[in-house]
Amino acid sequence: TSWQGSHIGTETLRLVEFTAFVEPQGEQDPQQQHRFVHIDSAPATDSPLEMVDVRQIYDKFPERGGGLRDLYDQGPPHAFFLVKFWADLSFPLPEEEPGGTGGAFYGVSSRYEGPRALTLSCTSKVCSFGKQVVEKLETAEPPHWEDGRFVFCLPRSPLCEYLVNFIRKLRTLPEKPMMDSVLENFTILQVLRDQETQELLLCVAFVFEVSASERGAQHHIYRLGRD
Ligand code: MYR
Repeated sequence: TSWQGSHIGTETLRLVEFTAFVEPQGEQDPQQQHRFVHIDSAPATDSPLEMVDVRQIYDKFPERGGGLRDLYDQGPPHAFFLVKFWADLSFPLPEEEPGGTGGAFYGVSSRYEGPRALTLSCTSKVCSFGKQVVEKLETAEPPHWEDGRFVFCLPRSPLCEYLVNFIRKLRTLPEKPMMDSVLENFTILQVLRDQETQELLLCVAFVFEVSASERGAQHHIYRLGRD
């Protein structure tokens, strides 16, 4: 189909939205929401995605026992993607008490679509120096039928405490190069499966830098391959 090649997706499942955000306490107004990272369905380009050799990033994720190498060995290879995010950390927040979050809500919302009705499970592994520090297991809401395909939503999932603290600490560093060097050792791996059959539908590896503040959040999508 036409979207294959320029999106995160296969014939079975496609990512249509991915947003990590913070919003002030009690505000669900999108205007008040600050987006750290954001992917939407409008492709930046129609040209096929560049390929990155998956072996180049093995050491950024757990290597054995369900690590990236094992996952890729099991395949299918066309379901593996890499996203480089330039995160926008320049958000104004009300005065926060030390150690608290000032009541702000940190969340991630994502949406997928595909031709099959299935129970979609999502595993997120947050990694530091290639070692898993947090694992989060979620199940998407039951899919709804919309415009000829099933839509799967994981709305407003609270970011884990590790990630909230990580973002808050990162923000206190005085300059972008220092933040980027911390982020060199920070990665996230997400695996989406059909919960009943455990078939792997998508595997997305995330790596990060901070955005130069005037540019806002940016991203670049690659497919992962191995010759
Ligand atoms: C969790 O909820 O903690 C695990 C799942 C996180 C998925 C998405 C996270 C994107 C984080 C962007 C933060 C930017 C850090 C520089």
